Amino acid sequence: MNKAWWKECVVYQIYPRSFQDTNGDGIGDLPGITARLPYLRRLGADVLWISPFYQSPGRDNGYDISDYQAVAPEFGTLADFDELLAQAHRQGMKLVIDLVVNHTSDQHPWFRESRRSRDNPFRHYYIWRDGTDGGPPNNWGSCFSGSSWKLDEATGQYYLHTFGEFQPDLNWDNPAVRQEIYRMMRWWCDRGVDGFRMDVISMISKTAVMPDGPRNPGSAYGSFAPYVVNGPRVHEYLQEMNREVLSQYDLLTVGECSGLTVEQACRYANAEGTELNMAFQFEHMDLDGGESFKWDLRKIDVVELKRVLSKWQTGLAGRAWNSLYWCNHDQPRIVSRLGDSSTPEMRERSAKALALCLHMMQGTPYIYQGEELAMTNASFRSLEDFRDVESLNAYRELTESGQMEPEEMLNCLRYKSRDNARTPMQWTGGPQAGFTAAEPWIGLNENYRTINAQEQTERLDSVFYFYRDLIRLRHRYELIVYGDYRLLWPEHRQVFAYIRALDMQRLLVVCNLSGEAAEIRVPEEYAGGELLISSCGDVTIRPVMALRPWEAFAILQEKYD
Ligand code: TEU
Ligand code: CA
Repeated sequence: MNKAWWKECVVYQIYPRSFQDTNGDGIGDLPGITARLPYLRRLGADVLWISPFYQSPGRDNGYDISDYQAVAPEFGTLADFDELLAQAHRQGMKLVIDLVVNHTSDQHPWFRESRRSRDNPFRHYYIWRDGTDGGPPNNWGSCFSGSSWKLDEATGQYYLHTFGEFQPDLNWDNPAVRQEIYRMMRWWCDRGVDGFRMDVISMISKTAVMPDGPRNPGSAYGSFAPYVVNGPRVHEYLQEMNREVLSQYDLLTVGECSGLTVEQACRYANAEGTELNMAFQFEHMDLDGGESFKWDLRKIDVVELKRVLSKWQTGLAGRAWNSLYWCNHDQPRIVSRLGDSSTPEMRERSAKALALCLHMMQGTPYIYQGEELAMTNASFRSLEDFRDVESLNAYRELTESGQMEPEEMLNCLRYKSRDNARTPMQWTGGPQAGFTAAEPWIGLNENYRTINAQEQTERLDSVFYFYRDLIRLRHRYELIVYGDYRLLWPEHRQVFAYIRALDMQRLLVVCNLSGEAAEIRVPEEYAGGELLISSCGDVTIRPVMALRPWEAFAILQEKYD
């Protein structure tokens, strides 16, 4: 097997806006991350992935970039970034940055030029089309509601925006665009960054012909996916990016690829290293709504979850490399979505069970800020509490069209809005959770008084130290990084159990992902095994066990014959 540091590491994702404010403006900033490096070192994270901090109008919290090589003033300066990078390296951590090149901000100089005239040198940096029948070129809908096309009066054409109308899609078919992006990437690599998380990278190649797409359920618009996702030249472009940039540095590269299948992942993250190291797939995140209709309140079914995650474990084995995640800045908090936040004890135990279930698998684990504390979804009272453009646009579109009642849609936002992941990091139980001295840009989760880093780093049986121990186990056992995966009891409705195997070592992982007791029969060859970690602290392993609610453990069998 090909060993690599990016296969053996654990990544911690930071959403800078919500991590730590140091200049009293209510917005997290780069010096705030630097100040918190000791906390991250104590957790044991090897790599930090920082979400966008570049020059931006901030309409999608930085995923609308107007200058790829400048730091937005609210986050600090380029010198602040260089200091963060130097300090992270000094403390033994690598630093990965977000690459958002499917689109720019409409305030980017390239777009300001492109929209000036049809023969402007920058016109074909973006995707312009004539309308049809007095309307947009086709029926494509934007991820942020409404049409994917915006008419620009000055030149009488429409431009494509698969996300906000303030995020025009770049034209990757234009070699000048590609070369500009590779030059920018080299600039960051020469500055010392250790890799890229690539935003919606599976969408950068569009088909030349752009017909209407299949209608989205309950929407007036069609899907652009068949003509945009995994497009005709995406692998050609990533192989070119690899030749021109990635292969010249020692990087971690992960592509965000919603709609990804195992077969496609084996191309994006192929073991030959001609494209990326790994990819984020969304199939397990779509089990409670997702691609079809995100705002569905369906619960995730454990048997379905086991089927999907096991398919990815076995499907990529030896062919590509998995990324492992429950949380990020776009997803609701996993302990609210799949765990049990009914009582403090069940919240912590379910968070530990979910973490153990994910972190003992094959692939690079990603921890999202606050996940290590079992931070929960927030308590949004009204629409005014929300900030996310995706949520606010969806609320307006779905309620104004009469598809959803306002209170019903508010409940959907409370459960699924991306803002659940974006409330301030809860450092202490003190004023503003120690995040800021000012009014934060988004409200705190009211439970910060009991759920915070200070309380957990002072308590050895906390979720924080459980995550630290999971990271230590991954550092200690190659079995966890490189071992084979085999699912046990696929039809068990509560228990997610699997075996990892490498040489003579075996690891039995058993996770009761339910709030009820669950009976299991422990395979006899594990009876004398070594208990490595448990969500319940004390565990007596017996041949037949009645697992407690959210009880999870891992047993190592060294001399397996
Ligand atoms: O997200 C892309 C994406 O697929 C999102 O639509 C996500 O799947 C959805 O919001 C989940 O409900 C990336 C970034 O992670 C996101 O923060 C940006 O808003 C988006 O691209 C545009 O850059
Ligand atoms: Ca600040």
